[in-house]
Amino acid sequence: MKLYCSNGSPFARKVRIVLAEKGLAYEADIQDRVRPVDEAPGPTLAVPVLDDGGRRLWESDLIVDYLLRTYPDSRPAADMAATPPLSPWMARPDRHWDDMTTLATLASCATSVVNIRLMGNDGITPENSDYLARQKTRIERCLDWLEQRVTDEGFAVGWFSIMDIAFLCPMAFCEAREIMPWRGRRKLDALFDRHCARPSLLATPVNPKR
Ligand SMILES: N[C@@H](CCC(=O)N[C@@H](CS)C(=O)NCC(=O)O)C(=O)O
Repeated sequence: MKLYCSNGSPFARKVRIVLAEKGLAYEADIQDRVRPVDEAPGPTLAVPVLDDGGRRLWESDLIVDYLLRTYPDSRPAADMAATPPLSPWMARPDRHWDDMTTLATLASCATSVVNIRLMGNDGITPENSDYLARQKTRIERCLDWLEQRVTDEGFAVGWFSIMDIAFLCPMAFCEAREIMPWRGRRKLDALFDRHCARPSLLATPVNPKR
């Protein structure tokens, strides 16, 4: 298996955390920059992209779903074992549409976080762009909505869920890149703090701001 990624990408980190949680070995093609169009591993031009024996997939949620379904019996290496365990699904079977809506909201929120970061490279910020100001408001509204959804034990009680991971990665990126303050919601803050020392998160740090 080969994963095209960067050390910063919150989308790639989601996949890297799942690979670590499942103890799946892979080769990482890491480039800490936006890849030139001619070197992009897929038509969306974005990372992560996973190549598994010739099957090439892009979009982090699709890749994670593929890994969960293709390697259901893979278990973490001893140094990655942690509780609660990784959920075996993207969405709880009995709460499918609720959880898929949560995942979609998290994806939208993460996209806005990354947009603000990448547009900042061109000097475009929420302070001088109405569109980016709207993205910032989207992040805040999504977090408010997620705070209503999350429990004191995360998005799915008893599990380290993909929803938890999809929340942790963009918010850690938001902090590491100093994109905007996001804290101030009791349950989301606690979820973030509870998992920050989990082995799979420690093994996939966001690289420092450059
Ligand atoms: N929806 C995609 C987003 C991936 C994405 O935006 N990746 C960024 C890095 S964090 C990227 O490669 N951007 C380059 C580009 O948009 O051309 C996913 O979930 O995988």
